[in-house]
Amino acid sequence: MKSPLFTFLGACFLLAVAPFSAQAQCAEGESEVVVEILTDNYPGEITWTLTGLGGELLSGGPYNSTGTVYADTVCIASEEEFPCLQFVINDSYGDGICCGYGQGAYTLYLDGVAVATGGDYGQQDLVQFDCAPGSTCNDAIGIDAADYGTVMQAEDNFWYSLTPNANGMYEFSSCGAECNTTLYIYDYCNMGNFDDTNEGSIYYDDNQGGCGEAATMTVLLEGGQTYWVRWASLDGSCGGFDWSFNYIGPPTGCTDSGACNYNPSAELDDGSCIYAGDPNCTGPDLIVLADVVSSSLYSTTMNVSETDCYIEEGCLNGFGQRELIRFTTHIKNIGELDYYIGTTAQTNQTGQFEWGECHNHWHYKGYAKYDLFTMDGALIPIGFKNGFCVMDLECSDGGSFTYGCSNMGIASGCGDIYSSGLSCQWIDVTDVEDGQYRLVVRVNWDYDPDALGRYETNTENNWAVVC
Ligand SMILES: [Ca+2]
Ligand SMILES: [Ca+2]
Ligand SMILES: [Ca+2]
Repeated sequence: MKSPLFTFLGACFLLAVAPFSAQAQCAEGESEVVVEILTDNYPGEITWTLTGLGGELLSGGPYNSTGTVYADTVCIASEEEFPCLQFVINDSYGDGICCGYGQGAYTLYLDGVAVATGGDYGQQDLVQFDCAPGSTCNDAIGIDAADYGTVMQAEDNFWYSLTPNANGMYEFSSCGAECNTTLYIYDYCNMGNFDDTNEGSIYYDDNQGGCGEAATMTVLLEGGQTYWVRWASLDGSCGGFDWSFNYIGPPTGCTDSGACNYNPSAELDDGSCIYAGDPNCTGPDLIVLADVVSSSLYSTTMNVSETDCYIEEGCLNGFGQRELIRFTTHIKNIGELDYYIGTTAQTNQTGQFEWGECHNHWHYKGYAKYDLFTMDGALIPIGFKNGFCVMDLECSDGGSFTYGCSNMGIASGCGDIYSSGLSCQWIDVTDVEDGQYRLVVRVNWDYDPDALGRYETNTENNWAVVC
């Protein structure tokens, strides 16, 4: 490797005089990939690898010098038009390389063009690049207002990026597709955190939207924020399929903060405000569906490394081989009013949220809790407080999809589902002896009012128990 100082000066020289001359290092027909790391104040925490074409191409770190640019280059000869390379950068302390202790950054160059940059990650960032367009969030196809209407998707499992101009309700629908589709919307891109479950997504629909197996959702999106939209047919029943998207209008609801159904996300009043004295001016009412817990219950094992973020998040009690009981939690709001939590920006002062390193999202605290009891009622000390996003995942009782991971809550007539395949949707029973136990799933167990001060009308139905 070149000395760091030389690389730094060399990079400046190349940029100023001949930005593409670096390609001369690679033979004709080869692509040049440069991984450039600018270290922060803790260079010893950084390690990274670049893989592709069936093996490791480059690796680097830990480093010794702070505030220093290190650059490594590899020439890639590939028959493939899109060889799809993967860059993974870790931070052993879990705080990334920016911006708490110095302004570190990584930048990836493909044939002299910067294709990705970052640094403000936690434990790990993962970038895929030089992949077929639409095959990853990093190579997402840009869509905007000019694409309103039908989008023809040539293949299964495609990624799009969208930055809406204005706050509003946006409809995504595959209702005519006549096959089994799934829709995911994310507010960040890290392929390492996403899988075929709704892990890491802010909105998700499989079969709940009202078009049978074809996914559809109308969701609130923020103007100026970039979203990644993924359409897939996980059982391969579609091949390519058409879907549509449209701007429906500004978020509507009751905009009078003095009304008992005030909706802080609404920008246009729809005349729905009701006031004290109205028989519907009651409250939200959250329930846990017991049959969903019992019918989804299964045991499984998982191998966990010492540094896994599940341990830090409190989802596991240790590392190595863990025995887990997984299950699905389905929470519904059967009350007349929404259970409103809001955005992290609005309410984080109250300490209601905590940052989740595994999912790169804020989690709402004190919402759902899983406990195991012996048959004679003694609590086994493995309890776990679920800290997911609280959102509308189904509106089968006539509600309208209002809340997602960036603006949390459960609308009246909607429900939130944490399926058994999601991470942390388990209890860790590794250290529990075989026997018969009671699993108790509780929602809002401390009976907190929502962020607008609305109390649940009934708290007797906030739990489910299975044996
Ligand atoms: Ca660090
Ligand atoms: Ca589906
Ligand atoms: Ca309740």
